[in-house]
Amino acid sequence: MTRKLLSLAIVACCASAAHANTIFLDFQHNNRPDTPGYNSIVSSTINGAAISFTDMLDSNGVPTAIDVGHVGFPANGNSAGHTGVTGDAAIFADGATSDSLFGHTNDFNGFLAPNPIITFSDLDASGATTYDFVLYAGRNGGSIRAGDYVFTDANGSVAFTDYDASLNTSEVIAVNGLVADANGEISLSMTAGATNDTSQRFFYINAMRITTNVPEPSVLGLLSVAGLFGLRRRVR
Ligand SMILES: [Ca+2]
Ligand SMILES: [Ca+2]
Repeated sequence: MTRKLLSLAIVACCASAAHANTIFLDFQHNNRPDTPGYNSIVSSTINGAAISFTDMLDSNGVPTAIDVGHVGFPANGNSAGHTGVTGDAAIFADGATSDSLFGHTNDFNGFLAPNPIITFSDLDASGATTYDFVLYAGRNGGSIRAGDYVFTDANGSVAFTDYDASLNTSEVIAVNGLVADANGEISLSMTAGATNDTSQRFFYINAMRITTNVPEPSVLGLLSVAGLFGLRRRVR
């Protein structure tokens, strides 16, 4: 294989370097119906208790290995979300945007939920697969209902601060290229943002899309061939 041909082969391979798979999550009120095409993530019926959901379905209804667990949310959820969202949020269905799980750093109904944590597990611990996340929070109410959202992966943390759910019908948080840690996990930690001006300091999560980018085996093979080719050239 000539160098030029090899270059062309690498360009061709990298144009479709990964097999993408999408998973939709609906963080929802316990009493609301499931949304077709979404994995329903409800809170425990006990305030703050850990709860987990195994083997998320992808957008084609095919089971994946991915598990989702959370701890620290109050029981039930909130049903005062938006429908008919637009802009970057338009990827999400009404059934998913219209309700949420929420937290609050001050007292609400005799409970504190200052720091709910969502853990995505049974991910690819080898580091070969990357994960893209899009998160939407919306609440049909006034005031500033801002939250800080921190994703933690194998490479550290990515923080989004003061993302305001109040009357939000179009804005999302998006982060690409996260890599699971050695335990196969990525986590999302939530708390109230500095600008939050509700007395309970409420913050929310309504819907999420996870895209998994899995390298194609053929690409790995071709890259190995490319590596060998480079090695041969170097030792000549
Ligand atoms: Ca699993
Ligand atoms: Ca929802």
